[in-house]
Amino acid sequence: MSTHVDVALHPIDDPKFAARCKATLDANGALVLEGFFRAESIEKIVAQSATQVDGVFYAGSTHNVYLTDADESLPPDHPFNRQVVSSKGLIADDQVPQDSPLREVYGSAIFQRFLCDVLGIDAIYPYADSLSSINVHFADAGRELGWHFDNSSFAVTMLLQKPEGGSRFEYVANVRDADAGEMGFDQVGSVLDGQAHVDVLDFEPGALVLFRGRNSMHRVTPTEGDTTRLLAVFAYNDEPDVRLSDSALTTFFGRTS
Ligand SMILES: O=C(O)CCC(=O)C(=O)O
Ligand SMILES: [Fe+2]
Repeated sequence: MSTHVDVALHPIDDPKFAARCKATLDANGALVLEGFFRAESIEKIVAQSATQVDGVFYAGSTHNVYLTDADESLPPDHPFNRQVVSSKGLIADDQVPQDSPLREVYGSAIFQRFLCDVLGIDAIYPYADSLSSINVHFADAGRELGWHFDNSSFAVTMLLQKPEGGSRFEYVANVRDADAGEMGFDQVGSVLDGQAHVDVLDFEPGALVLFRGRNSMHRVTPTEGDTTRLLAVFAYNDEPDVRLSDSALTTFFGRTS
């Protein structure tokens, strides 16, 4: 664990440190810990990822911001149905090498305890399917992640490689209330029209980012320049034995196993 995480800078086993991180996440909806992962570990993951470009899956599709099918009873220009482009690619968990530092950190009890403390939950579990737990996103020039809300209540990411330009993480907090069924159509429409104020979260390779993306609309703008944006996503559940449905697996990974 401390091979890969700078625990002197980020003492994740100290409850007082975790409490400060929780306060930041609760206040801002996002937590950025710069320099969380050591440079040598990032270099190893980037080098491993560079050998995997042929295995990257590009869904090559458009989607609405709610990541659902369209509602045919509403017009195509309704905020529920408006389509955005996500052209980034990914490799799935079963393509991440066994000796990747990502696996050691993802599975670390100390790291998972820290996440639970910061997120205010009792326990977290990996996905029961073979694809979802650890993903690496790839976005070379022109590729982007369109505006969306996450299905999961929290996201844990780690930037591996930052392009020369573009690839800005933009978000608008509290646009909808998923649990209350409040869809936020007016604000979704104005964000898609480029009329709303958006916040930008800037972070460097090695940063750990925790983000509450279920009700905050967010996107990553197209990469500019020759350097591919590489980002690891750690996906967990707050219950054991959860697997994505075959249709969701097919949408996200192009296969079910
Ligand atoms: O690429 C990022 O920084 C965010 C990724 C994201 O929003 C997602 O995977 O849902
Ligand atoms: Fe997201």
